[in-house]
Amino acid sequence: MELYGIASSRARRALWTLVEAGAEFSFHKVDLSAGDHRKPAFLAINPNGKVPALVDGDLTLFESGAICNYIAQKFPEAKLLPQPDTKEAALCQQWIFWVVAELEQPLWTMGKHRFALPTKQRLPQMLEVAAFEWQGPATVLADHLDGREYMIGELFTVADIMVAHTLNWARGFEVPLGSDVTETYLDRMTARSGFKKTLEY
Ligand SMILES: N[C@@H](CCC(=O)N[C@@H](CS)C(=O)NCC(=O)O)C(=O)O
Repeated sequence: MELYGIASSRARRALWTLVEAGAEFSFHKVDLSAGDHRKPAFLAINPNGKVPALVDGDLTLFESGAICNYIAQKFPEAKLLPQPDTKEAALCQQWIFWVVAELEQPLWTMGKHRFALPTKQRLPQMLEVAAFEWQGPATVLADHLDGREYMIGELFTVADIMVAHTLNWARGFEVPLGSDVTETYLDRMTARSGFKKTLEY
């Protein structure tokens, strides 16, 4: 499998999943600051010009959640997804979609208005709006994690990779996680050897 991206991006979710799955893969650095993601070679892989993207034989995939799901399905022995057709499997997908649709959106708004958008499109007041919007999903998450080791039952899954990666992104932005339960959960997830391995890329 060929993963395209840069570790300091949502590509870390895919890297983390590949490592936890024990997959063999090659990592192709797409340097966003050099504009590699807008060059024809990469646009041929992901026409959105965004990372991560995964190539496996004749399959090309974009969207970090879909990529992590695909890797987990391809390596079932790593048990990174609950048994198919169970309540846990449905809940795992719920949280994966929720990360992309809800939890990460305020952080992405902050990122866009701090550095990602062209300078004249950046609106400083959006940072305050995003900080306000973060509080909703952060509270939902803190309530969910209370008394739990993992997002779903007793199993470390792709939902944990998606959630913990996003919380680590928030920590990097110095956005308060909002609860000791969430802080402790993130410490636990980032202490995993699988996460630490991604720091080598
Ligand atoms: N929903 C996509 C978002 C991908 C995305 O926005 N990636 C960022 C890096 S974390 C990117 O490539 N940005 C480049 C740009 O927007 O120009 C996913 O989860 O894969």
